[in-house]
Amino acid sequence: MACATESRISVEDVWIRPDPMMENAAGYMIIQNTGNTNDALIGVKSEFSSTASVHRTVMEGALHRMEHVPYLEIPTGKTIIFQPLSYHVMLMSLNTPLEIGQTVNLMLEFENAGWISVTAEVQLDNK
Ligand SMILES: [Cu+2]
Repeated sequence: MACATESRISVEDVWIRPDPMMENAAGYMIIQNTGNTNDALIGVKSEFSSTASVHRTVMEGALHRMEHVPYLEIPTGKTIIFQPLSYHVMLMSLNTPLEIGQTVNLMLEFENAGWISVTAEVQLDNK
């Protein structure tokens, strides 16, 4: 019997941090590809913000700026860590104020695994 290629993506430790003005928020998580085929994160969406996209913070000397990452490869066996000053889900224009401790849903779209819904806890810092 042929061995089917199968995408297995696990997403853990999902949390989001709103800015003090409750305008935007950043989402952090650990994405692991435990399948036998490469995959990629190609989109994100949420119901509590106008837009959602994958960003990466890059250092330029002493300054840092964010760049949009439309296609984030997640090769088989690899773990990608979203954390402050690195990859994050950028949630712009929150349409509802978030409360610390509340949980919200994030939708992640993978090239092979398709849409995956994850639950994020609103926190000020990673526990
Ligand atoms: Cu950003």
